[in-house]
Amino acid sequence: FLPEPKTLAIVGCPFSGGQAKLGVDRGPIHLVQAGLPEQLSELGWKVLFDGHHQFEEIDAASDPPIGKLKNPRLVSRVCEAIAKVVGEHAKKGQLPLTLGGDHSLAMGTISGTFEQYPDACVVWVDAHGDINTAETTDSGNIHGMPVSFLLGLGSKIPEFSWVKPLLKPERLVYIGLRDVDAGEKKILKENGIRAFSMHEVDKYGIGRVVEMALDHVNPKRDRPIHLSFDVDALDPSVAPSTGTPVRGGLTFREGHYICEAIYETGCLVALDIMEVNPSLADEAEVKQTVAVGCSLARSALGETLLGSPFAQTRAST
Ligand code: HAR
Ligand code: MN
Ligand code: MN
Ligand code: MN
Repeated sequence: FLPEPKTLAIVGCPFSGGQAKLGVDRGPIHLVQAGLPEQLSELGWKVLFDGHHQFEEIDAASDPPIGKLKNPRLVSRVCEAIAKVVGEHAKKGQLPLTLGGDHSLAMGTISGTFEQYPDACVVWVDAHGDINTAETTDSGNIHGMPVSFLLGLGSKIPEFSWVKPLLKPERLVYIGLRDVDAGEKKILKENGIRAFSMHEVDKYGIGRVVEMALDHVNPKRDRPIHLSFDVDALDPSVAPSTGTPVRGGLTFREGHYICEAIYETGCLVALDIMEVNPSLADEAEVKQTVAVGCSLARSALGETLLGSPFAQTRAST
């Protein structure tokens, strides 16, 4: 799907308004400071990084909850801006790599992907379903809701009318779930959404799970893939610096295997690395989590355990 030279556009999104914990807005800054852009150019990508996006601020007083939803105007405007940015990069044939920030941002990134690739599918890797509606949410945190907006579920909120329901339930698949609210379970069931929880990862192994997940959303491996990776899908021992860690998660290798296998399809057109929060956990744990965020991105973008295919081409020329 991507023209040569393969070009990557890094979209830094220092945003935390989809949840309550401070610090997740510093995730992208840490990922970039750790050398992610350079690491990706070493894999052979032409890397464009035009800085971290600045968002207009809306103070809490002018953004009271709509129903239970917290910071609704702020989240909506930021996501709408990110949808434009991601959509424009995709239109130019570039692969947008969005660094979060909290996962509400995926409402924007996936909207941007669908703008350019209407037949895309979404692989959502997360401990959580992020599919609460205005009706089912307990917390009112919008990072627990982006998928329902993309699917057009729940009551319509005028503030979010820009979000087109372009994602179809059969084009979405989850991997890694283990903390799904009762209301979310009902939504998954009623809409026939395929989800591979940690139970299925244990039962079948990650290799089979990824194969089954791709067979479901992309049986002929001819659809563009948007991979939205919430680092809390990983076990907290692997990615401790994140806002809502849940025990019993993916191992280091299982997480990276998902990324490697999706890269191998040749269908990846957009990638999100979300929910790295460098203000949670101690210094060593922050370093570890940031390093894992970087290595997940490298795996999804072509790094292999036995040398990069690009490097081999270079050596032979
Ligand atoms: N389901 C809960 C809610 O709606 C928790 C959502 C969680 N957090 C995330 N998203 N990090 O993946 O608030
Ligand atoms: Mn840009
Ligand atoms: Mn999430
Ligand atoms: Mn999560």
